[in-house]
Amino acid sequence: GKRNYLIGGNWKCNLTLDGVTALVKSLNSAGPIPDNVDVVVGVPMPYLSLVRSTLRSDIEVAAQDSCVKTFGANTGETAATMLTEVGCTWVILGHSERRAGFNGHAQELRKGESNETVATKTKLAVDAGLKVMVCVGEHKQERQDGVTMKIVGEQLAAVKSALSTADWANVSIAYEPCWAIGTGLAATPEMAQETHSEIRAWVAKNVSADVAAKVRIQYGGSMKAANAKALLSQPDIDGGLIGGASLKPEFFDCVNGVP
Ligand code: 3PY
Repeated sequence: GKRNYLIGGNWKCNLTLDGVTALVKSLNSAGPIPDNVDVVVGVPMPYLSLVRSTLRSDIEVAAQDSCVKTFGANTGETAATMLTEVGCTWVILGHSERRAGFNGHAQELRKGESNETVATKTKLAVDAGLKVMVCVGEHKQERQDGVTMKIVGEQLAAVKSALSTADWANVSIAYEPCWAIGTGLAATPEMAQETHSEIRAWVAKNVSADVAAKVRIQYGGSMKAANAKALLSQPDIDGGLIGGASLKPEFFDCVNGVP
């Protein structure tokens, strides 16, 4: 049947405890979620437990990263299994901010997580019982050079190498063009649809036709109430991964923006 929509919020590194409490309260009173939508919020690590215990049960909770290794001497890291222990059912992996890195390097330099790191994390997370929103996307120059699908294909190929075909049942692909992230500059619905359909074709060719028919492909990059409806009405756009707007009541306008 038709794929359920998947609307994810990505709170990123935002909110104090008071802010979290207020946002949970607002989500809890935001009204019913349409039957054809799955909703999940990506929460900073320290708040995961609190959010899971106070948030309405029909919204799932995601972490924004998990470790490339399991338990052990990995100071500062969070093993995927730890996330399941606190009721987290999803993890966002390979966000462009993580691929860029946090060592003061410019985003263009890709000094953070490699395709292989993201792929290994994805496999470990699925094996731990989590569902994964794995982020892919090209930089502005790459789009201008016409190599969007070369870049995205390499990101997906690494994930494919790490996963079994069955593992894909627990994976959603979040297509986030880097030039649209945190810039206010979203891709047009037509532009996003074109890349989403190319991603689905890539999955059909390189994984299987069945996985391609079933896998959700979310659009990320300045999705908000004003553009959600138009994006979500495209045939290959199965949801969103929403940054700034997920911190506001506007998030539910996106949830309610599904066809
Ligand atoms: C954005 O909307 O800018 C995002 O990065 C979502 O992950």
